Amino acid sequence: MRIAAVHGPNLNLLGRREPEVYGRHTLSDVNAALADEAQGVGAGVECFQSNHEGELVDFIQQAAARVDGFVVNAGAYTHTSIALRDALAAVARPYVEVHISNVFARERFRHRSYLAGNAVGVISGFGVASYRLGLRALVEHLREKEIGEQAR
Ligand code: CA2
Repeated sequence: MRIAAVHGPNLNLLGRREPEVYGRHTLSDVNAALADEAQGVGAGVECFQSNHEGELVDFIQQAAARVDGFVVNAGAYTHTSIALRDALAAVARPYVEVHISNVFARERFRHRSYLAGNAVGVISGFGVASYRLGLRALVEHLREKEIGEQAR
């Protein structure tokens, strides 16, 4: 089973700015945590970050051919991007939306997500652990789906 992690704009700055909101872990730490979690559940993971909406759309379209699902932290595009919502809907792969911070404890504009409605679920507020939990939840979802399909 193969998973892609998608990191949106400014997440390349993790650990270098605003540690009071986003903690001290860098994006490399996050990717290492994802790789470790994936290995623990017998899956593989590839990670991609971009500050550009179109590049994220391109990645989702291309990666869909080789992965079973996505862990997505679209950063601020979560709250604005119909293009990312459409890309994820078009490729029809299950995805889990994750956030480092608890977006519901923050400004109102962060409460709306264009991605959540089509996601398997949303995990928000657990720091780097949000990614581990998201990957684990996605793999469990995919395995249950597989078992369901075999039984049919
Ligand atoms: O909590 C999250 O994971 C967010 O997706 C992070 C986004 C924010 O716009 C969302 O509302 C919630 C922002 C990512 C910016 O990351 C930075 C990291 C370090 C320093 C500055 C920004």
